[in-house]
Order: sequence, then structure tokens, then C-alpha cells
Amino acid sequence: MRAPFIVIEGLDRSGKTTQTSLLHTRLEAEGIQAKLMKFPDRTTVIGQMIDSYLRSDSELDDHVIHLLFSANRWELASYITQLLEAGTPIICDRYAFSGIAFSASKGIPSSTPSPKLPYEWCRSPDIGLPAPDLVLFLDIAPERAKLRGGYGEERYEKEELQARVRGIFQRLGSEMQNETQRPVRPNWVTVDAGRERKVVANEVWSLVEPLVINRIDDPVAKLWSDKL
Ligand code: DGP
Repeated sequence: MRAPFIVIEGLDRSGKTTQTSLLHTRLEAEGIQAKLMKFPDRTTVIGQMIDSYLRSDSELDDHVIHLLFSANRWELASYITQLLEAGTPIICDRYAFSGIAFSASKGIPSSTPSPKLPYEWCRSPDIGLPAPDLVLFLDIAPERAKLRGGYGEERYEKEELQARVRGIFQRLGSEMQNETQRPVRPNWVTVDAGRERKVVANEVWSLVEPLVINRIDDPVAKLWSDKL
């Protein structure tokens, strides 16, 4: 038996970071020591390059930044597996799904017939990462997310781009739900993040609690292992 790996995904300003931290606090209150992680992890050398790019302090080719985001996850891949096997649940703010959703959304406006970075190309470098057991997609309409303050400070925080990002998250979710092979897919659950913070937190808790209490019987799976 090992601990569960839980990922929280969503658009910018969907309340992901708040919900991740509320969940972590609740787990602690229940006496469960979980590890809180966040991608991009801006503390590593690669993370600092990503941070500089996101703040528009540096420019990088779209392929290069995509691979750096993925490398930033691979930097922590064996640590993730070790923690889970040692019995520490992981709550992770963003993961490979953001990698695909944001990168594959670039350059789709009507002026360009196809994305700059195709969906399958974007997925490739993340194939084989430790697979989460549960992905909670905090879904909110981009026009509502925009009203939640702080929007527009970083590179991707533009409503049009966020709308495309949402579409790709939805595609990822429906592909996961159509998969039949366990443990290839994480369980993908869409949570309506447009509701009051407490209501969302209660739903998140109801989905996470059984995993943390019952723990996981299977070894840590590889993400999209059917593509390996
Ligand atoms: P955050 O620190 O959660 O606000 O995320 C920073 C921004 O980077 C956010 O706009 C989402 C985007 N992002 C997160 N992960 C990836 C990734 O793997 N690839 C790309 N292209 N963008 C990402």
C-alpha cells in the first residue's frame, strides 16, 4: 500500500492555489502529513529560467520553454515516487496537463490555421512521468476567472488564450474518461470552481478523503504508459 498522488489543475485564477492550500491544511488538521508541491517549481535552476520567461524578462523559443516546463517536472519525478512509496500523500498544484493545455494553445487565433505546437508533440516529453491517482480540474469560465483580481500580470493571463487552454483541458479530461485500462489513466474529475470557496473545498475534500484513508494498492503508474 502506498500514498495517493493528487493533482489540482485549472485555468489561471481558477482558485487552484487556494484550494490546494485549503486541502493541505485540512489534511494536517486530520493528522495527515501530506507534501504540497507546485509546478512550475521556480526554485530550481530550470525553474528560475521558467520564472524569468513567465515574467517576460526573457524570451525563449516555444519548443524550448515547453521542454523546460517538462524537465522541471522530471527533476522531481523520482522524489515524487519515493514520497508516495514512503506513505506521504502528495497534493500538487499543476502538472503535465497544464504543460499540454498551455503550450498547445499557442498561436491558434484565426490568423494561424494550426497550433504552433501540436497536442501530441506537447504530450511527448511528459510520457512516463509518475501518474497521479486523481486529477481535480477546477473549471471556471475564463470571463469569470478574469474578474478575480491579479489577472494580466503574467504572460499567459489573457482571456482568449485561457479559453483555448480550457478547451484543451476538457479534451484531456474526456480522453482520460474514455480510457479503459487501469492503472494507465488517472481518475479525472471536473469540479465547478465558479462556486463559493467553501463549497468547492468541501467537494474537493469529499473526493480526496477516501484516497487518503484507504490508500492505494497499485504501484505508482507511468503517465500515458500506453504511449511508451
Ligand atoms: P502558476 O505558477 O500556477 O501561476 O503557473 C504559471 C503559468 O505557467 C500559468 O500561466 C500556467 C503556465 N504553465 C504551467 N505549467 C506549464 C507548462 O508545463 N507549460 C506551459 N507552456 N505553461 C505552463
